Amino acid sequence: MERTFIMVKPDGVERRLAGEIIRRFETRGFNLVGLKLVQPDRALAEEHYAVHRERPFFGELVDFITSGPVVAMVWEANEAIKLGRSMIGALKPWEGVPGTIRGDYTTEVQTNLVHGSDAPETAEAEIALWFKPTELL
Ligand code: IDP
Ligand code: MG
Repeated sequence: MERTFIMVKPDGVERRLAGEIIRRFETRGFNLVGLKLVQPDRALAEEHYAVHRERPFFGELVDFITSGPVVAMVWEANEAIKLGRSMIGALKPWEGVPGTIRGDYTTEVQTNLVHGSDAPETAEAEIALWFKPTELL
């Protein structure tokens, strides 16, 4: 079994889509290992998106992620990381396939509802960044 970090971004909470996003992971068959509502501060958001620090949209991205509460989660399944990414869908809205979370509910590149870890190393780092070991099953 593999673990992945999934986060409903502030736009997802604001749009009342947290339940729908959780439901998709539940009904797909993932096991819920950790879940909490968090108001991220800038330090947490900057660390989470550290790989994008040099990108022109970095400041705007940190503003967005700290603009409201997020639902931070850890889900477990076989190939959870790849499976989670396929359920989330593409970054570019015009590549977003219907049936994916982004493909069903978003038109924007930034306000795209959900984050999912993209590799085993990032999953491990993100889980450790957002959760204490005692907060996980
Ligand atoms: P991902 O979320 O599909 O892994 P990344 O390229 O890692 O996509 O980008 C991280 C996040 O940064 C995206 O989910 C999106 O919210 C934001 N983002 C990515 N590219 C842009 C951009 O060109 N303009 C504004 N925001 C962006
Ligand atoms: Mg990414």
